[in-house]
Amino acid sequence: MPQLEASAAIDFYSETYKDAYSRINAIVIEGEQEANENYIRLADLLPDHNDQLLSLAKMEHRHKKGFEACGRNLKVTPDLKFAREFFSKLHENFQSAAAQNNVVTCLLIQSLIIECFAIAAYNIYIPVADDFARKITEGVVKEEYSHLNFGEEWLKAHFETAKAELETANRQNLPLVWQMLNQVEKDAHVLGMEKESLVEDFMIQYGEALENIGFSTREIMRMSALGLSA
Ligand code: Y39
Ligand code: FE
Ligand code: FE
Ligand code: FE
Repeated sequence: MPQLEASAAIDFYSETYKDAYSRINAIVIEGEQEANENYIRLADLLPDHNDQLLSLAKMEHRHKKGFEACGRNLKVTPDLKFAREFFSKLHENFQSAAAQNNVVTCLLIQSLIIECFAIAAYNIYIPVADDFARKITEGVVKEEYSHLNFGEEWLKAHFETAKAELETANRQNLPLVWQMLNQVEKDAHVLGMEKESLVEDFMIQYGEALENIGFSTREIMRMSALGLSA
């Protein structure tokens, strides 16, 4: 089914919609919470950028509050247990990288992969969201671009020394995104979001980010193809 272009055909109050929303909304709430924690951790790892990273962390906290309000507005209880499980592998990889001071890996996971995932999901959600959630999500997605930009700028400035670690971290983490997408494909569809659109938007954002950082087209193709069939 093609990506819906207007929310007119969606019944936001049906049990089917609310059931799917309980998981997608939880993923977004948990994702924003973990993003908040990840930027606080990054502020420790990059003392030169402490203030800026703490300000990104604060934005993530506000995003979480916004999405909690979206769930309440539809009288949906977010399934946070599902959401923690959903993020567990990426979460563990971020934690273990941080414990080893592998800041390049931390930035790839949070500021490239998770931010691109968020930007794709929010862009695809906006046209099919209820009015309340649409306004919240439009405000949020603008800020996500600034988070992605932080990662791009830092990694671009450290490209030569970061390159090998980026390739390894990409190999370890990109396949997880496709696994995650497969897990929510059905629920996303109920919300009017098609997997093909999510994949397409993610690939565009992620490919552009890798290009801005300094990778060649050939390298980007090789890196993006990893785990696509997972
Ligand atoms: O940086 C951020 O704010 C990102 C944490 C938020 C994650 C959003 C994850 C979105 C995935 C939704 C999948 C729906 C199909
Ligand atoms: Fe469809
Ligand atoms: Fe956010
Ligand atoms: Fe973010």
